[in-house]
Amino acid sequence: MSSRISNAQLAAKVMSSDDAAQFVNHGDKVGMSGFTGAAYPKALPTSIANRATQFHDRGNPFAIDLFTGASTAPDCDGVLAEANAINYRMPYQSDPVIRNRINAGETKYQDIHLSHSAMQVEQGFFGQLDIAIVEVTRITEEGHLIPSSGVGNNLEFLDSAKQVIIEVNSWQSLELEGMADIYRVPLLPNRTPIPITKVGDRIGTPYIEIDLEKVVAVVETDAPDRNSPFKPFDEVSRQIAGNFLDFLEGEVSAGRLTYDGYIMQSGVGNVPNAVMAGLLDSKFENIQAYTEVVQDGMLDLIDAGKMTVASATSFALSPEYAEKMNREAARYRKHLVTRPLQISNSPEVIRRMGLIASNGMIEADIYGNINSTHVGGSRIMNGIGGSGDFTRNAFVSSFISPSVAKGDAISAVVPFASHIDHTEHDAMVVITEYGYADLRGLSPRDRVSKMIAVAHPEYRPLLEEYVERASKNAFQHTPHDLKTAFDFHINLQEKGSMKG
Ligand code: 0RQ
Repeated sequence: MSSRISNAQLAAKVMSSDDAAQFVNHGDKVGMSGFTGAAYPKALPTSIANRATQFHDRGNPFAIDLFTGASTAPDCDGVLAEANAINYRMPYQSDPVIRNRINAGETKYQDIHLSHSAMQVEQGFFGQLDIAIVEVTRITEEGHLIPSSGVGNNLEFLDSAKQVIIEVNSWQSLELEGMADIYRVPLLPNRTPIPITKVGDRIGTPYIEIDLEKVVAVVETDAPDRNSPFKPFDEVSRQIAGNFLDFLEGEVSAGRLTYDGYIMQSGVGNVPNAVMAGLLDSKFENIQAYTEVVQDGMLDLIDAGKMTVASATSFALSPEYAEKMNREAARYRKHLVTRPLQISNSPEVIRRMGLIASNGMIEADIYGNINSTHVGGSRIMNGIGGSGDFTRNAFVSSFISPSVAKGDAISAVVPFASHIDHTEHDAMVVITEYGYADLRGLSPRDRVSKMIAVAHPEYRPLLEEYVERASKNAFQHTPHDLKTAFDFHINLQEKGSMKG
């Protein structure tokens, strides 16, 4: 018996990945572990993709509905999308192959708030899941599962599925045991308050208890998580980080924040990672994170003695930092708690924490509506992820982005956002390399000059011209000139630049 599978009943179910894939059939609803390139099953996706290809070669259909915690990796979403084996996907993706399938109309994608995803599964919005495929670090003698580098929606998928396949990954450190805090949110109508009042509170067990009778296969793997490395910090991201710190300093001056009272949520991406690096040299101490993913910057803050504790649902570490975590999990475990996604992203707990949220964006409009997900209104990038869960419930919610993309062909500040994920009612501060626009306490028209001040200088005259046209509208609460409101986007589509 493998030393990582201590339960005799489950050890008897060990088989090859290809054999286990025979339990997955065309039309199945499959719940997989996996969250931002961590903790996803490493073997089954390829075996399912190969099975799909065999079906397709014989002229038979084969596609599954795939549910995860969030994005996965090329050896999960990527291989399945390559084989055209995904009919429906929720709740988040960021893999280029599946993104192309979705934008081509070949795969259906439902981009929902991550805090809703497990709840919708367990309350039966999709009917019963056929199978849950979940990666773990080890299986205890009792048959309890020790989560690997993330928890995501595993608990609810394991509870809700008719059958279960477990992947035991020996690449994952055994020292991860003790990091997870597994707590079941009671089903409606029997909800009770989630008893977390401090970031590091532990309220559950370090393992997931499952119905052993549902397990049809156990597969052994030894493959690394595959997160993308971050881009090196450039001058623009350094300036954005500096402006974010100025905004935090402003909060301290206003008496709304103390140097040892900062609880952060940090979105995924290159820019949020640069912001965390900026905190290393700041006056802030005893920083805490109540967030969705543990990022490289947080490990640096822990190492520097600047961060005391981070609560998340998964890791989103670059390959180098994932290796570091594997070597030093026993040390990091003292500072980290991984929770089910329903709890890491719980609106109830987020509001209680009084945290400051910062997430990336595609574009913001002059009134402070934020587009996090779509290019030109139609093309999905990744998804809303947890940004809505945090933005809506944070004490202060901010969005950070370079002022331009693709050279300077695209402005991050536009007259009217081509898709709106976070409304003007939720977004409070917008930060670019040109400063921060603090929109709190301002009526829509008073926000305009603040937003234009953080736009790229080349786009400011074009935005001013739009405001001039909009000022002729008979209605002046949120004035628009609908005939030209999307000129920036139409220019981009037709002429390759928003400048036209
Ligand atoms: O594309 O890589 O091809 O050059 O978008 O942009 O500037 O590197 O920024 O990595 O922070 O990502 C909104 C996508 C920003 C991300 C988004 C192009 C740009 C580049 C990446 P290239 P950057 P980031 C959950 C947090 C939603 C989910 C979320 C995101 C690529 O932050 O997915 O918030 N957010 N989750 O060129 C066309 C524009 C563009 C554009 C940027 N206006 N039009 N392309 N790009 N702006 C909560 C947690 O706690 C984790």
